[in-house]
Amino acid sequence: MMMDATALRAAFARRLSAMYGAEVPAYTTLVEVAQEVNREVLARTGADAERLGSIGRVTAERHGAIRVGTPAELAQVARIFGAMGMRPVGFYDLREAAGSSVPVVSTAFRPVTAAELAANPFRVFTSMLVTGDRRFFGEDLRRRLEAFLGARRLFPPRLLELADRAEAEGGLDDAAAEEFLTLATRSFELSREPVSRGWYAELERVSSVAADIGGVPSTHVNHLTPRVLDIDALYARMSGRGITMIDAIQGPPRWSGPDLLLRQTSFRALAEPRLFREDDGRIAEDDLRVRFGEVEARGIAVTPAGRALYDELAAALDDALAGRRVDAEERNAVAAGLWEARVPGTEAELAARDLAYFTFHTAADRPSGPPPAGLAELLAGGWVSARPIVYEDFLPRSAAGIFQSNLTSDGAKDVTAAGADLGPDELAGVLGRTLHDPYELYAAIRAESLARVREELGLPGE
Ligand code: OOG
Ligand code: NI
Repeated sequence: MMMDATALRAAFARRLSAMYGAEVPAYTTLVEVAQEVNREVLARTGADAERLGSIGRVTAERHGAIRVGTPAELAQVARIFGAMGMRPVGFYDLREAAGSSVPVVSTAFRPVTAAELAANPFRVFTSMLVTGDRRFFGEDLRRRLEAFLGARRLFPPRLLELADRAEAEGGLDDAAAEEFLTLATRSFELSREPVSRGWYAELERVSSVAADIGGVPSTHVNHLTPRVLDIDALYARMSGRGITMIDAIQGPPRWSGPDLLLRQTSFRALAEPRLFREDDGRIAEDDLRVRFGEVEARGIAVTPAGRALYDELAAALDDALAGRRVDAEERNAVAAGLWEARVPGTEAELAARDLAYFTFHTAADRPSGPPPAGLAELLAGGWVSARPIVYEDFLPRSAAGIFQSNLTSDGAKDVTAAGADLGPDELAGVLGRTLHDPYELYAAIRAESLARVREELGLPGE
């Protein structure tokens, strides 16, 4: 039997989840509460609950996050995820995101077609340390950091060989698949190797993310995130289960209109025992906080115009709250006020104003006779119905917030020093692959559905 890329991806997501659940019990609690909430939403709202993905998809849905140190390591990650049909999508610069000073740039590996996303949308937010950014790393530290990173090996050669074979041949036979999945899962476990105290501490003075990445000889999944259909209900329930979440839900506010983009919340990394090698060579036990938990609710993907509106409202919220100390409830109330005033409250209006993405489908009970040619008329006349496309990506501000909430030190950034030019083109070069633009992917899914509708209705293509 052959396991194709889709089956490998689904199996890998299950294995990572089992590994993370065994090692980080609070994650298991989060998954349990998410599933409890999802069952309730399904019972309460029926088919509506599945408007942004089948309950099967949502129940299995996870995203993970990893961080690597060098372009060579990132290129290897791209091969491993490539074997599972996960392509790099989007560019996030966390060095620049609002309120953030984390020395990484990031992308997300995920499936890109509607069919693959429906089968299993597993995605991994992947960050790469920018060692050449002088604002964080002086010349001497940069040299020692790059030497340390250059000498470590995150992935065994056999894993990369199997990944390349899977990608070239469209899958692996059962025995090779088993080996691939075992090696891949192990590569993302937390290592039991002693951590060098002095080296870790030196990097931590610059940034705890730099220490997490470059202070140890391996990488690890730092969180794994289930999807929930009602994140406000989940948030309220978590403290009852003994888990303290960060004080807010990131992303759009709770409001009366459709869910848009992405809302996330997390709990802080828990102290986990680790071995340290002290400067005098002694081994001592201490703890590190590097693995945390997050949960998210996904909404409708927005167009560039929708995103510009989102960003404008986020800036307006900052302005409205400038200089005020507010709690999460007040913050939500102010944000929701801005949204109610500016964002269309129905899917139909969002579609009509081209603020969000939808797929189009010929209605089973459509009128008889010749259909009108325009989409607006087809929708108004009941020939065609629209279904929202779910947002499959991330938000840089929220990502910065997630990073920020887990920093163990303020870090040090020399704002007078030169940054390093590292944009989407450079990242694509590092990956040696197309770096997909998320908007193009959503637009392609929309265009494909429109072409099908026109064909089914016997209308000429646009
Ligand atoms: C990644 C943080 C970003 C999200 O969901 O926005 C992220 C990290 O902490 O490495 O996962
Ligand atoms: Ni995340």
